[in-house]
Amino acid sequence: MSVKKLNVGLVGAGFMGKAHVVAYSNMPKLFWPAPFYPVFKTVCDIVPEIAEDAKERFGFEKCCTDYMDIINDPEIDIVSICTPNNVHAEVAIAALNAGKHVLCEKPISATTEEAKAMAEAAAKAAEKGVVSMCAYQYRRVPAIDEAKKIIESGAIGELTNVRTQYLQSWSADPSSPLSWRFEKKTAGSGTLGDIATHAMDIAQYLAGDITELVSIVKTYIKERPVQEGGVDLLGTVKLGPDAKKKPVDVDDEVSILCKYAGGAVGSVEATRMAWGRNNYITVEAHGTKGSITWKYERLNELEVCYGMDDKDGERGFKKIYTGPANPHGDVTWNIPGMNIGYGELKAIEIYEFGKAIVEGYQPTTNFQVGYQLDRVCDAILESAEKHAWVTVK
Ligand code: SOE
Repeated sequence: MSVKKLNVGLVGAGFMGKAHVVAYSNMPKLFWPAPFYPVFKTVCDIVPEIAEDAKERFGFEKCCTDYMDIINDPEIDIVSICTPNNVHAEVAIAALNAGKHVLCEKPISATTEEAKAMAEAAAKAAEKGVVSMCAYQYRRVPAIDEAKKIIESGAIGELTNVRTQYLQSWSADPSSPLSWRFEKKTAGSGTLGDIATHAMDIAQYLAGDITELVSIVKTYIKERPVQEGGVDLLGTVKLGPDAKKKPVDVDDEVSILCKYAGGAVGSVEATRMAWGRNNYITVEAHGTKGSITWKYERLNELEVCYGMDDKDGERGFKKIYTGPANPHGDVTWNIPGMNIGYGELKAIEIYEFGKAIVEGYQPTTNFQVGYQLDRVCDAILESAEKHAWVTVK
């Protein structure tokens, strides 16, 4: 069998760049026949030493410090964007206009104006069969897809309430440095764009778009010691009291109450300051006949309560260990309970991206979805400022 080869250009060789490379490498090994086989052509990073290092470490043929070298290379088919948020738009639009398929890290951009321009460029490129995708990978966890199947089957009745949370702790310590993620000019927002968008994406996947909301948005740590260097160390290095400090102009924590297009109501909470919580994403979905609950830290397990089917006194959650019989069973190992993790999840994302490219459709997390999530973020900031319910535009 001969699988099509597609040449990959990676822009941004930090933490997420590594995640993309691992996912491209693993995808054809986990999914076979694979939609395509990646060829690691060029890696770009504005820091020359990081670019050189990434070339050697990840096995790219070339490296560069100007992303236009990737855009202008007619051999490159795919551009993966793993830069800080304020660079997404310029790279993505240039790549789409050059006819390259684009996988862009989330949030889609640092401003809604840029997100709109990206969605427009993606719509135009889509007419020529070019695919755009935002990296909202958590909706692709097999247990979340199984939850969606259960909801759509009607087995838990009409959804009444969907609550999601995304709690982390890596910035709870005030000596955790100020990286690009704490500056509006590079990140656009703080916890809101960084992780609340993941929780909202899962909620919207299950319950429909968020149509109205009321929010609270807080910043607790108003200044932080400045981190030198281009790679965000996500709080793994602490800086001492003598380090130069800069103000934080983005949020630390976001909470919303909302209404979904599907008729349910719910809430979304996100913070990067919850001591003891690491990558703690949770979903609780209640329907008129049952409930579903899930958390990322046990990502292979989905718990379902078929409330109406159980007798009083015997009612409770049944635990499903996802495996080969569940969505994306190809990536899981042969026996449920052997478990997948973040690496396999990112490979599922690359598989979905590749399938869309080869079969000629736009994936479910395309740029229009990224732009819609940016509009939800705008509504959240507006509501917090006005202390009032706001309709998502
Ligand atoms: C940091 O909060 C971060 O790396 C996010 O940017 C990712 O989107 C999330 O999946 C893990 O945490």
